[in-house]
Amino acid sequence: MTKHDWRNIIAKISQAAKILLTTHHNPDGDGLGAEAALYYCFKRLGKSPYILNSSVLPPEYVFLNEDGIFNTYRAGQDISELADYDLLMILDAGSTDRLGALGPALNALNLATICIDHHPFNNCPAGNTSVIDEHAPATAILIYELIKAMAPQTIDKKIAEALYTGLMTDTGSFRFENTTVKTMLTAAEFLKYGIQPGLIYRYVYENYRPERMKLLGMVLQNVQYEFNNQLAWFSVTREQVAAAETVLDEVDGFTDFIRSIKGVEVAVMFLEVRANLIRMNFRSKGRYPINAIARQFGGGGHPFAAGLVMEVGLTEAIKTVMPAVRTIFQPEDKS
Ligand SMILES: [Mn+2]
Repeated sequence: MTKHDWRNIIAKISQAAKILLTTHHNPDGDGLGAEAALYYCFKRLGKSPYILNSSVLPPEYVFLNEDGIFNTYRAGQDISELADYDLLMILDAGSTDRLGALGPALNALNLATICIDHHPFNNCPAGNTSVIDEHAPATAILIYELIKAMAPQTIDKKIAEALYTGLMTDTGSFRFENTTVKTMLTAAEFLKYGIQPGLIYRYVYENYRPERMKLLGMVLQNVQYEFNNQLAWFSVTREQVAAAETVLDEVDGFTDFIRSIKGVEVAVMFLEVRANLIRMNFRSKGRYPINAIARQFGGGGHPFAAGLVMEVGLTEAIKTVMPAVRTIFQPEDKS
């Protein structure tokens, strides 16, 4: 993580009264935590922040929404009344391309924009009003730096809790490679505000519905192993999602779970979102970067956690992508 110069961003923020905050489609704890932290910071500075996301708030993050701060954009919704906002801040995403249907709607507003992100290969306009640091373990840590530089007096338990949530989820509860000395020291600083890490962990990770575990059980029956179990891949069909009485969002975390199996280096999920729309998740234990494969097919992500979407059927997606995945293993690894 490099040292950032926040002066230009602080100058832009200080001139703005109405600030629109957003994060990527299918938001995670990092994007949502970054939004919530800046929302409360701006409120305390007397500004008018507004959070608008392209996806509904996932149920495990409802604890961040005590004050009803998260708003969801509905496809086709008229948001022209937001044209008088002074500033748009895109958090944990590099451009409006990552915002689903909200992206084009925001582009039409033509607002001054700041991106704060840690994803590599984003389309964030380079310049002095964005901070992109792919070595930062979470966007939350960048937001913490910004708030400390801009208005440290606003930091309280609520802001610390939001930022801790981002840091916890993007480091897989402090177990991924991005868990550095700085990660732990920053987490410790959040704890000083009286947050309860055990409680936050339970909100996020111990709130699964039995139906989700039933779906996981179905999926586990059909994991395919190759290259001496180093590669594990599986698919989730719409029929399975329906049979378990689950919704698509409940498959979040399945790929991480499969990666946790002994010997598995790379896990790949093919999720049938609709008849001809397949979402793929790639997770690596750290020996094989997998984001180049995601990029090859128009996706992206971090070296060891990436994804992509393809407008084809399930069989076709597997036939197209699996040969590329297999190229990262040596032939002698073949089982
Ligand atoms: Mn993130």
